[in-house]
Amino acid sequence: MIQVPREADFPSTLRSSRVTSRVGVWLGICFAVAFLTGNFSHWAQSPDPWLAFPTRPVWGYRVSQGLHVIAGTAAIPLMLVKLWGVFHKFFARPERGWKAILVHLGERLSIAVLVASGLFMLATGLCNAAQWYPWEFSFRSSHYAVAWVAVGALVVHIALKAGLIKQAYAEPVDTDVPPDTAGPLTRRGLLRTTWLAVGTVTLATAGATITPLRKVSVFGTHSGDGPGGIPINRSAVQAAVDKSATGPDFRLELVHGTQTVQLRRSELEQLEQVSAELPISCVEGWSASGRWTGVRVATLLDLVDAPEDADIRVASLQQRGAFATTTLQANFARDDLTLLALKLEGEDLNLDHGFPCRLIAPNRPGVLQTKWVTRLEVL
Ligand code: HEM
Ligand SMILES: Nc1nc2c(c(=O)[nH]1)N[C@H]1C(S)=C(S)[C@@H](COP(=O)(O)O)O[C@H]1N2
Ligand SMILES: [Mo]
Repeated sequence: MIQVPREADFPSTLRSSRVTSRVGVWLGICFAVAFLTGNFSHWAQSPDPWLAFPTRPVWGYRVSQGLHVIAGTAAIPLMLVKLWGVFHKFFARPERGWKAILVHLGERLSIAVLVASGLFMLATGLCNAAQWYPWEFSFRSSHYAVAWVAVGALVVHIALKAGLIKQAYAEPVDTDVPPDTAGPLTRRGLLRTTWLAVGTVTLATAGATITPLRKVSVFGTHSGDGPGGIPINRSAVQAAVDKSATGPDFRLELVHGTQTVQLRRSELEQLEQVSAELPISCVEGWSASGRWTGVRVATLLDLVDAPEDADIRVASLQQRGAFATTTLQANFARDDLTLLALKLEGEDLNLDHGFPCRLIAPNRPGVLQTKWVTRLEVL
């Protein structure tokens, strides 16, 4: 017969609320940072019709999404240590009496929701940041919905445990350990190892956004360099862009109702050129800054008398896929720093960076910085 373990079967003195309260505080901070920055990312990608996503600071999305992936990754070792530290509690038996059993079940249920949703967030986030999609469901909508469940369950958990956390946090970490029961690892040792693990994974991911750290960031996807110092996320071949369409036959089409204007790349070069230092800030957490040169989108929109408050549809030579077209909100379309870039670091754009021309706007998720732009359509 299978024996279900009991709480007493886990005698390690490392399993203590004095340890888990300390680890838990940092885990809570990581979840709070991830929740705020995650909602910022959601706002950037699903614009609120009442409150336009701002175009400043130009590095806002870069910092926010970098923090998101760093805080989310740092939460992984914290979560593992936290779960190990409370593992024995999964086998606690309720006291006798139906009321005690109901309270016990309610508490277990809230913990089950917290653990399941928390693990879901960490697992889906990590896979997405590594550009690995082993699931059928939509990453963005499920990661977003479960974030509210996880943070809701976390708030309930903290409210229920607030007294215990405060008390355990105030007590020195190891004064209640009987000397003869201590194993080779002390509670201080466990905490130090945990902080070391958090520091290691943070360094291993932070270089995806903090350029000088690139070389040490073994977890950072896209931490390598590309033309002009900017990594290439999806090449022209991967996006199935027909290379011949980027040659002399290329035209940029500007459409406003029945009014259309077509421009060759050489004609775009004749218009007023503007340079700006702007980052590509991928939603997956990596980012890199470059000096882009090209024509203001506002200058192009004036050629077809587009109204100031119009949103713009940006279409790519890429035929299929979620990034083939994007919508540029009016405040972005009219910003002085929103360019249709022709050059990066003074050189013609590389085909894989979006040649003949690509969108680059301030404070905008990388996924919306459309490459191989062929049409701007006033909506
Ligand atoms: C710790 C708890 C976490 C919370 C509460 C959280 C919350 C969120 C939210 C609300 C979004 C916005 C989704 C949307 O645009 O609709 C988001 C996006 C994202 N999260 Fe998390 N997240 C967490 C952990 C993680 C982790 C561990 C990683 C990776 C290591 C991660 C990576 C991402 C990525 C890459 C996106 C952007 C997805 C996209 O726009 O395509 N998240 N997160
Ligand atoms: N047409 C098109 N534009 C695109 C993409 C794409 O796949 N197709 N990828 C986007 C993503 S996710 C990012 S992060 C940036 C990356 O630009 P880069 O490859 O020039 O660094 O381009 C964006 N523009
Ligand atoms: Mo991206």
